[in-house]
Amino acid sequence: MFSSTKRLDQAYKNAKIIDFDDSCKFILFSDCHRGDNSFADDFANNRNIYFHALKHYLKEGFAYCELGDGDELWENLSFESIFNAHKNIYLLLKVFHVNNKLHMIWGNHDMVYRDDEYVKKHLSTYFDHQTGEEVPLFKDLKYHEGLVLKHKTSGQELFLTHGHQADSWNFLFWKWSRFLVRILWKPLNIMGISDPTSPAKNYKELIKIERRTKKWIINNNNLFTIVGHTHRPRFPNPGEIAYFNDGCCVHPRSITGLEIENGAISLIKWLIATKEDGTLQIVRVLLEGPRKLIDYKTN
Ligand SMILES: [Mn+2]
Repeated sequence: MFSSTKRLDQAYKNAKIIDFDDSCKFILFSDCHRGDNSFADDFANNRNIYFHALKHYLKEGFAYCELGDGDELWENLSFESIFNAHKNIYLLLKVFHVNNKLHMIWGNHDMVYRDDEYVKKHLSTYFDHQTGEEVPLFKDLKYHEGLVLKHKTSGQELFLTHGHQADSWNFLFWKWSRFLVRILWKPLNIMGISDPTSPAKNYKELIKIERRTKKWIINNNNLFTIVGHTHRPRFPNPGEIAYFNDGCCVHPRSITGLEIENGAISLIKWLIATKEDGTLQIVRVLLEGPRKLIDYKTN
């Protein structure tokens, strides 16, 4: 219990601060688990939905914040295979980055990004097979354990992190988990048997992680906190414990995220819907909000 408190303290203390005001827009996604497009790639089912949503947010002037587990680096050994499977998506994320609107947080499945040298080595360029040259990708990108969005006038802080700090097994023994996923759960996953150490698939564990995180939030004066990791979207009302969760991008047929716009927050979902004439279209559905951020402010 004490250690998850310490780890959350640490993530908050080391968070990168981003100043914002009511004219700023942010889209928060996490737990994309982008893979290699094989049968074990849970993201592959939603890639078109996610790509369309990103294009929408880019056009509308949003900044992109990813709250961990963006790349599935347990099942996959290298970023290169993931990049080649979802190149259109990375080239779109590159546009956010070039516009200074890409803010990345590492989770347990991409904890290797804690190491700046690793990020530099694998993410700063990619190999273009047509020209035979290295092309810039995420030049000078830095991954963080946490971000704090700090409102310029109200001083209100929104703390963003992956949330596995409250999950000791996945924080401390991630290398073990990664090993088990690679040799055991990836092949079993294809046959429909899931990894029991994943909080997304273990309800009792999920509840414990939420409880520890909420306790930390209460001890920190109900700090506005947004996490992912458990894959379960959460959207409290003002006056309740300020525990937000953006869900994930590997729901069976949809992705969920949190939008911050006009000083308010909303929980949204993108999915494929069938039109009257039988054609399919990707639509955005508002699930919760918009709720004014200021209504959650504590002193
Ligand atoms: Mn996670």
